[in-house]
Amino acid sequence: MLQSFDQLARREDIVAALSKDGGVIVSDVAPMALLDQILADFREPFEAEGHKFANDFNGYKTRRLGAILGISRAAADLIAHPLVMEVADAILKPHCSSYRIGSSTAIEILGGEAAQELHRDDTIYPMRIPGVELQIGVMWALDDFTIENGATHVVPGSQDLRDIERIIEGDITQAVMSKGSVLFYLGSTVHGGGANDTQSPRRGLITTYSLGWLRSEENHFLTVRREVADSYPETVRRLMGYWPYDKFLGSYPGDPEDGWFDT
Ligand SMILES: O=C(O)CCC(=O)C(=O)O
Ligand SMILES: [Fe+2]
Repeated sequence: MLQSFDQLARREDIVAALSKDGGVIVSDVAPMALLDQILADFREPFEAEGHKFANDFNGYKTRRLGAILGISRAAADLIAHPLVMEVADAILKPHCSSYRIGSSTAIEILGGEAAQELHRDDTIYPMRIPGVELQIGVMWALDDFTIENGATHVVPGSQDLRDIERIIEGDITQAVMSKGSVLFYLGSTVHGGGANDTQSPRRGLITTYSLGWLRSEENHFLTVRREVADSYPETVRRLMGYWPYDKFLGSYPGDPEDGWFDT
């Protein structure tokens, strides 16, 4: 089981539990009105776009939205919540002077979805530096997370980099938590979405925060005007970064027909 704290708990205790177990829950942090505003902001985009992220990893009965700050202003209050910043500071700041969002994803697991494959989020970066976490993950419960509706699976202690193949059922716990609670987990912690055996969706918002130096030196997206960028041949556009690395790093949910992406 993961340790669970309330929001008045000492930050050192929350961080110590996260470092020791690879995950920790802080209960009842976000106000209901904020969560309902965020859910209202997500409703239409979920209907219109949510299915576009379906694949073997994300599931086919799961709807997703990415780059959430472009969809919901209210979500910024969760993404940059002072508690999240304090925990991210403690885990990441020893290794960087600032960190950035890696991804922010709204995830609606619909009834009938199977459990997601267990994984480590930080394997998008093909390297390990002993003692350095490359990122942390922060999952806000936008509904109550229960065993039945797909509360996130977490393998406590799996930041020891054990082989995922050797994890057994008994090693897995679930992040059961009330709406408005938040699960923190390390980038190296094995986890995955749970199966939803109910008729109601399980909605959550995951943001990852990555070491600030995991990026290009120059920011071509802001420095070179889009029309100029558009005018270059594919090889040059790829070099400027207008292309995802290995499909995920630097991804953009654009229209594949516009020719920018090889999907
Ligand atoms: O939906 C969840 O509970 C976890 C999803 C997840 O870990 C992922 O997509 O990387
Ligand atoms: Fe994940």
